[in-house]
Amino acid sequence: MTFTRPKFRHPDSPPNALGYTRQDYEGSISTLCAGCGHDSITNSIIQACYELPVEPHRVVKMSGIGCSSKTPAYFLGRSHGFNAVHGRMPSIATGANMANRDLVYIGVSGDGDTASIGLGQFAHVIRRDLNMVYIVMNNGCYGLTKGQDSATTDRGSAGKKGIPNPFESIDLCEMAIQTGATFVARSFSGDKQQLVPLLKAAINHKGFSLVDVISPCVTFNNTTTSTKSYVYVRDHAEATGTLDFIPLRQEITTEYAEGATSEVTLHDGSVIFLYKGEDARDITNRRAAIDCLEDHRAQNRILTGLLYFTEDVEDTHDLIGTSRRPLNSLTKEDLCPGNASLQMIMEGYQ
Ligand SMILES: Cc1ncc(C[n+]2csc(CCOP(=O)(O)OP(=O)(O)O)c2C)c(N)n1
Ligand code: SF4
Ligand SMILES: [Mg+2]
Repeated sequence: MTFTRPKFRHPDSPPNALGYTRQDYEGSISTLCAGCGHDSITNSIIQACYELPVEPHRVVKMSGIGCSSKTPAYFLGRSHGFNAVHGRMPSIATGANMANRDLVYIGVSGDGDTASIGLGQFAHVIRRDLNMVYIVMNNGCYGLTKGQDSATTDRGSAGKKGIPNPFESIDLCEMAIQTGATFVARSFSGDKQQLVPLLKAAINHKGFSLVDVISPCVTFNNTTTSTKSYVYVRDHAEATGTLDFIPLRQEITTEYAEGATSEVTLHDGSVIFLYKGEDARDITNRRAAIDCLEDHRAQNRILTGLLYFTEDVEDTHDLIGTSRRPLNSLTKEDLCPGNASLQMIMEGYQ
């Protein structure tokens, strides 16, 4: 059986600003269960990269283990990729990013991969502010191993064969804000209108961006007793407001600015316009962002949208002063300063 997509597409499929069509951002055909939220997120990633646009060969896809971590096979088939060990995607992403800072790093993980076995790696990659987008396809269970509860399963929630979960759950967004993430968002796999601009902004943000996407597992955790089912999320999600992302090279027209309650400018000059409701909050206030998440959690509401953002970013490269150029572009002359310089260094130790 082949999982390669047929090459044929509509002849008028429009190219983006770089000359690529949407097809150039696709991958193999998905082998996930029909209706799985992860496939919708895959489509949003394809759409975001096509619209931005990014050059497919300048993207690195990283993942751990799980149904979610299989998805990099289904998008950006012309990009670099590494399917790592369970919960260890952040350290692989860190190594690659240190070697070449000029690429776009998109990490895909699951709630088990991130909040259970990978919790330590998750905390430390945030603390170091690695310049990457970290997407959690959050279905509140271990889908690949038949639906056991994960650390993001809400207390009292029950999947297809389980009993109500007796343990407290981890809110990855709250944890990320507390640990020092500089861009934190939550969305729903079924809300492409919200997810695509969030992903575009996350890709353009310099530093660590978390996009936690609730993504129902139709096979094991889409029951009436689950808080990660399609119906529950639709009934309980509450957006902080809508948003538009405008990349630097695109002209900002009044059409975007009209009605916006605030705008944030990313380090590269691109802009996010936010259109918020009456409870407009300052998303650059870390404590207020955590309080707001806690308030919603207490009322069993799921807060979505851009939850926290700061322009005050120093990524890992800035923090430890690495080479400005990718390591593969350094010559022997760059790497070997010569006898005189070595002599000076040695004298410095005496
Ligand atoms: C070291 C290790 N421990 C356990 C497993 C078994 N295992 C594979 S996937 C998985 C959990 C996947 O859950 P999640 O990350 O939420 O992804 P999903 O399948 O739900 O998308 C587990 C426990 C493994 N592959 N490797
Ligand atoms: S088991 Fe669940 S998470 Fe895995 S592919 Fe099927 S629906 Fe998706
Ligand atoms: Mg999962």
